[in-house]
Amino acid sequence: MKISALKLHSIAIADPPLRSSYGRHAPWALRTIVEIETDEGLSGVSETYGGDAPRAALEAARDQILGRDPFQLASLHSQMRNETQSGHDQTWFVPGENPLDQQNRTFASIEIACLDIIGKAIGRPVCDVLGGRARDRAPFSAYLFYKHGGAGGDATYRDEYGEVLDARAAVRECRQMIDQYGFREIKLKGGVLDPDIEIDTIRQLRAEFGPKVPLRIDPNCAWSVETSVKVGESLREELGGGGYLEDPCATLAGMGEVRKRLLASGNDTPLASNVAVTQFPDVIAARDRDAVQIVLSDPHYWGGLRQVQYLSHLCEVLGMGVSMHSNSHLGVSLMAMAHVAAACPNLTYACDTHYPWQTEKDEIVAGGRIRFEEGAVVIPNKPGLGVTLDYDQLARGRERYEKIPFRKRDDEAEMRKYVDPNWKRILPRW
Ligand code: GKR
Ligand code: MG
Repeated sequence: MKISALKLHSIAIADPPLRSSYGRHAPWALRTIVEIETDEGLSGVSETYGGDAPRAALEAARDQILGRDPFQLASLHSQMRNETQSGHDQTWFVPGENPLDQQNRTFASIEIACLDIIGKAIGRPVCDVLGGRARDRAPFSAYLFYKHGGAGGDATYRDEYGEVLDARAAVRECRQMIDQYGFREIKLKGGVLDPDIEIDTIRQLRAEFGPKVPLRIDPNCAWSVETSVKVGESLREELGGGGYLEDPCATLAGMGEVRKRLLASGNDTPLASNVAVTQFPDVIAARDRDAVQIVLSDPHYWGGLRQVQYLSHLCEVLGMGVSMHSNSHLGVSLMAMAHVAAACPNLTYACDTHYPWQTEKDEIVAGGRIRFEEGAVVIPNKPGLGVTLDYDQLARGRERYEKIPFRKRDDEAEMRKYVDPNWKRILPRW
């Protein structure tokens, strides 16, 4: 079997004005849908970061991809992957734009589409191609954001969650999300409001949902070491017992210091990262410094589904936990994440997903949005990823993309436009 065509679809999807330490989400998020066709009539699909740069990187790899056997992924990986490097400060890169994993991102989108083809060729789901499932359903967590009022997109989109800029509103947002999706773990994106308000938010979430629902908070490096320790101490009970503190401050050195100070006071809350740990040497460095106890995998930038499996195994060997990171995405990405989550025995926490922030109106998967059962995606017993494209919906996504003026995520620009004309990402902010 040979790859005969590579089709790239740049699309835009509505995204509400979510806040993080990066700034404010623009009304549209950008994605690229990758379709690979073969000379035997089988095709595969994947979803990756959007805009000009990811598309140009895929275009540049076109000659390496066309004519290849989609089963021969190992050789393609050795040609396309990033050289692993250690010792870099990755604090300032938005996930999806880190130059250290640029080729891994490109390879991942090809690998996932090829695994979809392989699954179809042998009549088995992708998680079986990966070695079989450790679980039948992939658990996801409620991913709460502080947000401004508005649905994103244009006037035709409905704002489901309203404005969420205090603890009470965050509890309301969470209740709504849990009622709809059944999530059993909760993540709050922090680094947005004064840490005391974020501490109060976590406490109110605990009061509302009880100790059986683990809580995690992720300020994307917005805090100093001192503030991180203060938050860790204030939320010792709430984040302990199954939760974690994610990227509280910048760098492995900073997180190592936070860990040391928390442990010194008998506080064993684990630290997690998707900012300081994005490649294999980072895992070792993080473990050596005891800076990170949980690594957030992500097939989109770790280099695909098999690299996530290797990562999960490495973490198991090193005694570290594994969770999964997410950015704005549709159903193709969700299914790829679900298949690999099902095929990783060492997945110790429910995965993140932005999926609740996207809408039915923009879904490009035939049959509409993927359903959750009790916060989990059930792995379909269908060949490949188990999703096919709705080409009318895809065409609408492309039309939206053509109409909007930007080709790159810029949350800072949105802040300057709507919140504060002088806003800059400052780290640490608190
Ligand atoms: O969408 O604003 C966001 C998030 O902050 C995202 O960019 C991060 O990649 O969700 C992510 C995280 O866990 O760091
Ligand atoms: Mg994070």
